[in-house]
Parts: sequence; C-alpha cells; structure tokens
Amino acid sequence: MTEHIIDPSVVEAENAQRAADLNVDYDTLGERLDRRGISIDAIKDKVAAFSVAVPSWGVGTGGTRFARFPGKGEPRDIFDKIEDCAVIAQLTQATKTVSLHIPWDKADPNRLKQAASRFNLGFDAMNSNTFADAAGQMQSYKFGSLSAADKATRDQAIEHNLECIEIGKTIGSKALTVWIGDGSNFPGQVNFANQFEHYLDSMKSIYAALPEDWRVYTEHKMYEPAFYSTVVQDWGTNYLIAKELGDKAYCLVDLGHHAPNVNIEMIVSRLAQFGKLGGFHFNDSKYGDDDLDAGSIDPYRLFLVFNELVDIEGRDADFHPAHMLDQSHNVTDPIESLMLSAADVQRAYAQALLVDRAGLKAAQEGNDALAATQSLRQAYRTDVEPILAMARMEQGGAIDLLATYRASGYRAKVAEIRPEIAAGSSGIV
Ligand code: LRH
Ligand code: MN
Ligand code: MN
Repeated sequence: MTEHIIDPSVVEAENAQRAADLNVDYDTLGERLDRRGISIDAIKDKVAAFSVAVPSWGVGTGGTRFARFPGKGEPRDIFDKIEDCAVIAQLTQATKTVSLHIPWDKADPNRLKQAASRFNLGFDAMNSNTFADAAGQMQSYKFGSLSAADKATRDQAIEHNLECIEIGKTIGSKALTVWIGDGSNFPGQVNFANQFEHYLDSMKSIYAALPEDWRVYTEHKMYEPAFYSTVVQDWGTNYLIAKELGDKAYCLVDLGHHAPNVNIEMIVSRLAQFGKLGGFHFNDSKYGDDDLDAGSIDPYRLFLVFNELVDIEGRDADFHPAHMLDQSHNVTDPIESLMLSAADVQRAYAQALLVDRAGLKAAQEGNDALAATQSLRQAYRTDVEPILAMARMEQGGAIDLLATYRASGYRAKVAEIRPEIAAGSSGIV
C-alpha cells in the first residue's frame, strides 16, 4: 500500500471545489480537438503515463555561489528529501522516481530503498560527484578528476563512480550519469588531447563495470566551474564519448548547458537520429546554467524540444529517453517549483502531441514555411491545462497543485520538526 504524506481528504476537498469546472473545460477542449481529428482521451492517457524524475538536491534551497538563503523546514537528510519527493509525486502524479547524487545522498542503500518504496517511488539515474572534494578523500579534484594529470586522482574518481553503480544496483537504479567539472582556467594550462584521452580511459573503466541492463549518460556543459575550457564542453564531444564507449553509453542534454541562442532542439534531433540521445536535465535559463524552473523563461523552446521527441517517438517505438528535472531554487519553496516544473514539462509534451504531423510533413515537403511553422504554433497555443489536470485528478493528484499544497500546510508542519538552517555561503556550483 502506498503511503500518502498529504492526507488524501485534503486533496479530495480541494478537487471537489474544482471538479465541475474541470469537467466543463475538459469537454470543451475535447470538442475543439475533435474538430482537429484528435482524441483528447488518447492525449490524456499519454500524459498520465509520462514521468519526470525529481533530483534529490532540488528539494533543498540551492543558493548561488554568493549565498544561500534556506527556507523553513528544509530537508535535513536524504530521508527528508525522499518525503518531499513523495509529496511532489502524490500531488502531481508525474514524478515517479528520484535521482540521487552521491556522496550528497549517501546512506545505507537498503534503508534508501525501504524509504522510497513506502511511497512507491523508484530511483532514476545515479549521479556521481567528482566536481567537489568529499570530506576525508585522499586526492583533491582541484585540478580535475576523471581527466586529471595525476593517476591516483583519476583512479579515485573511477572508484567513486564504481561505488555509485554498486549503490544503484541495490536500490534498483538502471543508469549512471557522469558530469565532471574538469577543464582549465587559463590558455596553456592543459593539453586538450592528453586531458581528453585521460577522460576517455577513465570512462572506459567505468563503462566496463556497468551491469548488462544499465546505461551511462554523459552530460556536456559549455563552461563552469572551469572557465577557459571544459573537457566535455558540447554535444559533439559528448557524441564522441558515447560512440567510443559503446552501446550502453548515451548523451544527456541539460537544457542550461549551452551558449545562449543555441538551437537545442536541433541537437536533440541529431543525437536521436544517430541513436545516442539518452535523456534530459530540464530547467530554464536566461544567461547561463541558471537552473531556473523548467518552462519559466522560454516555454516555446521546451515545446520545440518535445516536438522533436514526439517526432522521434513516431519513428522509433523503442525510444525511451530519461527525463529529469535539474533545477536550483533560490527564492521559492522547492516543492512548489518542482511541482509546477513537472507540470510544465508535461505541458510541453501534451502540446507537442497535438501537432498535426501529417500537415507539418506536407508543408515541409511543399516548402510552405509559414504553414509548417503555423502547425507548431497552433499546437503550442492550445491551452492543455484541462488535460493535465484531468490526468492528475484521475490518478489521485491535485487539480490545482499550488492551492492544494498550500492548503495541506505541509511546509509549516515539517518546519516544526526540521531545525532552521542559518543562511550562509553556498558550496554548490
Ligand atoms: C552541473 C549539473 C550536473 C550536476 C548538477 C548538480 O551543472 O547540471 O547535472 O550533477 O548540476
Ligand atoms: Mn544537469
Ligand atoms: Mn547544470
């Protein structure tokens, strides 16, 4: 039996206030979609089956490199984090898994598994961390980890990734995500080729330890914390890595890890066309790796990414990319941000499902640029909220996420038992 942290009677009472309006809105939208030859129930079923993983580190206040301003009732450890994730899952019905970051979430794997299974939560990809030094470690990652010039440092970083795989095996994860901060800060500081060769050799050792049914995702990022060069700086290098490693290696696209204005949807298409698109870290950004809430700055871009994903789904039934949020919340209650972000990712998916694919194809083949782009805009401009809300309600989630969460008083309740954390500087990049 799945345990619920928010009393289901609170969700029911909140939904009861909104169910009649929702039914009308759903039927009205259904009629409009019917005219376009689209079955609203078919879209709703796909939306209901969609899930995006919640990053364990997202439920705490992130902070910037200048400061961190924790909120009330911040999770004290991974077990509190799992409870916060369970709240998000209960209300959204769209986040069935949690993604752990080691060593931040290190704990007895059996306890982790037990804690998550109380709420019927699974574990998504394991994230290793060799971009910061853990307490007591022998070698420092100041000058790199998997690509470091020093062999003992590389070995330690490999060992850490192997440990992540071991923990993941116990808790039922099926993937390892590797993102490194390695690079350089000055021209001439490193030899690019030697550094990349070290990285590839290290990744090969990690790849060799992957269980048969696992995947490894490598995540590219243009810059930061290294500011002159980064080892895995873009999708091209990422593709080379996945190709070098083998069939279990895929590229992970974090939406914030590109230069402004880069055509990310096209990167998505390219990687998928050549069988190497593994998954996503969803977030939004205005300037750099801002880690703002998904869909909060450029929802059309998010839609265009999903437009590609739906196109690929149509070509390849075995295409199942991993979806995860990767955000940092500085001024909001992280649970609220994550709930709305999960819904926004779902929204982009629902809108992309509405694209008239046959019409789009005909317009493309007839070189009718305007008709082609109109078919995207028509889908994007459709308010799919009734579909999302209906999918949630039917599964026991909340029609109105924010109102229901606030009515539950969850944050105030946990604030009573979780001690207040003083504001301070942030250690997280
Ligand atoms: C790096 C990154 C990566 C890390 C996370 C904390 O910027 O996106 O995914 O694991 O942030
Ligand atoms: Mn990321
Ligand atoms: Mn990032």
